[in-house]
Amino acid sequence: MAKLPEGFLWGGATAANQFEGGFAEGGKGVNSSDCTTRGSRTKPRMVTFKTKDGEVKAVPMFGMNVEEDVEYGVFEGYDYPSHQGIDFYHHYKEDIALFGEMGFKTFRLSINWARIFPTGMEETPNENGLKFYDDVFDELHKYNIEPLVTLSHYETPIGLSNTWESWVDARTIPCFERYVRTVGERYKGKCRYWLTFNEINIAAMSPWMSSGVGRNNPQVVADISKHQLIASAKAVLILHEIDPNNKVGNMVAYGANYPYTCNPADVLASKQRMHSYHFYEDVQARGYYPSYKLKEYEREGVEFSLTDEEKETLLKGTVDFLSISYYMSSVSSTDPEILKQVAEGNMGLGGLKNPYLKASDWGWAIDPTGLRIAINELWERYQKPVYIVENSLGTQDKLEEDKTCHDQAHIDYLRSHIEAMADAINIDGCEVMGYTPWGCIDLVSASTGEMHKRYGFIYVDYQDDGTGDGARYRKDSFYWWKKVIATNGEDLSNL
Ligand code: BGP
Repeated sequence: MAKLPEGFLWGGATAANQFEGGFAEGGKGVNSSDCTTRGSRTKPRMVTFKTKDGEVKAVPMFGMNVEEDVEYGVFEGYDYPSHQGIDFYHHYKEDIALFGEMGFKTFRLSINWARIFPTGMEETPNENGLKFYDDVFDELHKYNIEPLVTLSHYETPIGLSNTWESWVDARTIPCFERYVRTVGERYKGKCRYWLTFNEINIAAMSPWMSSGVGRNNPQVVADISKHQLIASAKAVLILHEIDPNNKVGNMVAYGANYPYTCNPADVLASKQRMHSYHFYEDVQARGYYPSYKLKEYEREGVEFSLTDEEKETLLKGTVDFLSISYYMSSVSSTDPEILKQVAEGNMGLGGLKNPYLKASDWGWAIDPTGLRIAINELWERYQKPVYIVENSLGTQDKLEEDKTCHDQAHIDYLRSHIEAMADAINIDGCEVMGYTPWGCIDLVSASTGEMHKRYGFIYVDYQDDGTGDGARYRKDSFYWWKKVIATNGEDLSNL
């Protein structure tokens, strides 16, 4: 196994709404994920709100399209998993010590925007919230762990959703700028690596999850995307102005896509499918809207324009690196018979079932070669460093009587993907900055809201039925990951 570049950023990734807890502590406001219930593989997560007549309702998060004027919020009788997360809020010292023990070089977390600006619209920040992250970042530095901070990871303050439909409205941009300037200045010197919007392309699939917006149609998605792309460019400019050492990246949910056959129509369909990923990267890395997207807006009757000032912002605020989450690949076809075989699961990302690949228990196609293809595509297209900030396998782990956990499936998945990434670096010559497996400590699933789908090197004893004391236990993969980091990826063998 070839060694990876010197200074390679190994670590792990999380998001506030999925692990932080401390829901009503330290003056934090409510965010979009806080209003989303626990689901399972077969039961959808629901979003709760009150209608104008005062009736409390819940609708499935995926596919929601709430046209009426409602007030999103938290109501009695519903189970909201973000409120507890895994209670990192009270366990951060213990958790960071465990990350330190594994030798993490970096740790990805998001700042919970509503902890800093409770409704998103305040003029002055909440000092208690700022202090919490000061303590977290100081603790990380004790172990020489570099924070990698996501500014917006499925955590839109609900005040913005209820006041002007959050990212549908351009007034959210200055609120975001204020937030970015506040945290950029406060954590100057403590945080150097930043990501703007987590999986910015998920807006097309779930405007609620990505942006706290309850409606979904092409115009809504175009408006959200425009405002977030401008806000992302402004964040790059602000963070560079505050500290020229800051490195700011974008983040896209990425996956290789294959034509089902060599029929040129399938090949074209596959290329067109890739536009859903490349659109955001094209704007964030090149600084302007690609022609295929403008033509699509014309065809769909979407109203779209940019002022000269907005164009200049996009052009100047391009990112320093590209980051992706990578879990699976997908398949495209134009054959109506084949199109009936839509793969189960895959969060809508997977499309058709690939007969050459096995899938996870949640139906996500396992494809390490797809990661090598993805890295190559990004490097060839943009010539900017690529950062794999999410990758791993959700599994149903069992804690044994003696408190061990034999999660060989995580080890196998990660090994095969690290080998593919190393080939992209050592054989293909791509530049990759680092690799932070998702959910390095067990946390709440974004798509299903369950604890039961576990990714971690560390088992956390919280269960979906509300039992568990939150105790942390090292899984087999904990010791394996420690060895991988210590050898800079050279030793990927089993323990
Ligand atoms: C990505 C999100 C993460 C994370 C991951 C795994 O889409 O950025 O927040 O949750 O997917 O997905 P899930 O939690 O649904 O298994």
